[in-house]
Amino acid sequence: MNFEDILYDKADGVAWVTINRQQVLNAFRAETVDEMVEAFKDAWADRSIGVVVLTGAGDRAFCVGGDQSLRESDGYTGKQARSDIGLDVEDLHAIIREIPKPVIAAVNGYAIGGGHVLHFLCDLTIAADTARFGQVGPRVGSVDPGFGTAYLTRVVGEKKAREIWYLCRQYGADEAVAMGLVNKVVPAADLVAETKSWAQEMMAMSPTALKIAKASFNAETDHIKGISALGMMSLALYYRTEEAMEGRNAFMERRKPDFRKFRGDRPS
Ligand code: 2NE
Repeated sequence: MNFEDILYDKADGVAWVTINRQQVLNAFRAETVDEMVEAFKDAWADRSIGVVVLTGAGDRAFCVGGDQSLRESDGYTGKQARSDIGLDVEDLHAIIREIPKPVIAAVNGYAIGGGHVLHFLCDLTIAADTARFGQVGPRVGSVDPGFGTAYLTRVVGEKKAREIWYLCRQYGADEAVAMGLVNKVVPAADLVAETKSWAQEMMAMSPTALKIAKASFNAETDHIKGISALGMMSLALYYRTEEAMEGRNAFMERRKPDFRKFRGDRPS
């Protein structure tokens, strides 16, 4: 399989999907999302694969979400997508959840924005002690509705999920493990070995039992898919606003966003 934005390897029954856009901290564009979906489809169909690992190339980032340099007022530009936001992230979220094999996020640095969502949608997360976690949507004029918000409440609870989204703070690996956002933290140098060890532990289990367990866990939250669909439509409309573009432009221009006028504040 020929991929430009990801690396895809298989070894010892484990498929490794590695986002490889290090110049933008592994931010994704439409092609990246499509390639990840293709890799997951392959791992799904390949009977020799029992576990999938999602990670980022390099030592700075797992993934920092959508590539803001490609975001215009009509959504993410570049390769055509079916979604009105210009990225088929719903397909990616769906396949991470629906592939009937455990998916481990090996978080090797920043897991921010849409990249943070990818890690917590995985079945398990193992983090390097250097990892940083957080959402940034309300600062950059975006939001990841549906699984990105509602499923996070299942992981860390309502209060913490709302804090994460409303304040856009960053959390270190130890805080993340304390709030149940990750399963284990290891020194960065041990991340790959630890991930392999967890994967091999699951490879010794009955694949059918794991498949049924995963489907059963998912059943409780599958209804969120409908909210995601509605939310992504709202997001596409929001992206077309001056308010959303203020967030995106502020990030690209390295300044603080000024959202005052969108709340109706009088100019000072
Ligand atoms: C990730 C973070 C906190 C890192 O900060 P720092 O200071 O360590 O690094 P820096 O200098 O900001 O970033 C390094 C390079 O990566 C680029 C930067 O522009 C910079 O480029 P150069 O100046 O070296 O050329 N970069 C970082 N994030 C990028 C991004 N997302 N797109 C394009 N280039 C990016 C800090 O960089 C940060 O907060 N980044 C913004 C994260 C962000 O806005 N993510 C998108 C959220 S929206 C989303 O993911 C989404 C959604 O909400 C709904 C649907 C789909 C996607």
